[in-house]
Amino acid sequence: APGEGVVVLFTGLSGSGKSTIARQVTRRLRAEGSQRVTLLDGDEVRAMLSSGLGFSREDRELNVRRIGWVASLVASHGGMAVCAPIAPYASMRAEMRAMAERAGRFVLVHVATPLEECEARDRKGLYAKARAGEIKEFTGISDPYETPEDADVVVGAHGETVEECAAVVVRYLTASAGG
Ligand code: GGZ
Repeated sequence: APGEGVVVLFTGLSGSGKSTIARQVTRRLRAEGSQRVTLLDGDEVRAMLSSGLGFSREDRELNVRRIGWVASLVASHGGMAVCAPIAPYASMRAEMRAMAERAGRFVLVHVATPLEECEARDRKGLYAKARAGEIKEFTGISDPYETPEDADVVVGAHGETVEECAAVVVRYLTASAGG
C-alpha cells in the first residue's frame, strides 16, 4: 500500500561494498524526497546498539535481531529503514523478513561481490589478519556465509561500480513502491 513502511536489508561479505552502496542509496532516496529514510549504519550499530557483542553465531544473531527490531519499528511508522550487516545466516535473514513483514515490506539486497575480490581489495586489512589467524571466526575465511536464495535484488557480482549498484537498487525500490 502507498505509505507503507519498508525495511531494506543489504547482506554480503566484509568489504563487499554493501555499506557504501547502502549509504549511496539512502542519499539518493533522500534527494528525491520520496520517503523518510533511516540508515542503520553498521559501525554505529556495533558501537551503540550492539556494543559488547562479538562475532560468534549467537552474538551475530543478537546483533541482526536488534537491527531488525529497530528497522521494523521505523517501518511500522511508515518510514524506510536501510541496514547493512553481513547477516551471514539464512535463518537470521528469515527472522528479519518475518519481523519486517509484520510492519510493512521487506527487500533483501544481496551484494554478491566475490570473496576473491573482497579479499584482493582488503581495504581494512582484515582478510590478511583472518588468514594469519589473528582474527577468528571471520566470515568467508573461517566462518560461514550462507548465500541468499531469496534475494529481491542481486548486485555487485560482475564488478559493477558502487554508483551502478546503487542505481539498480533505487530503481527497484522506486518501481516496486507500494507494490
Ligand atoms: C566478520 C568482522 C569480524 C569477523 C570484525 N567476521 O568490513 P567491516 O569489518 O567494516 O565489516 C565487518 C563487520 C561485520 O559486522 P556485522 O555487524 O555486519 O556482522 S554480523 O552481521 O555478522 O553481525 C568487519 C568487522 O565487522 N569484523 N570481526 N570475525 N566481520
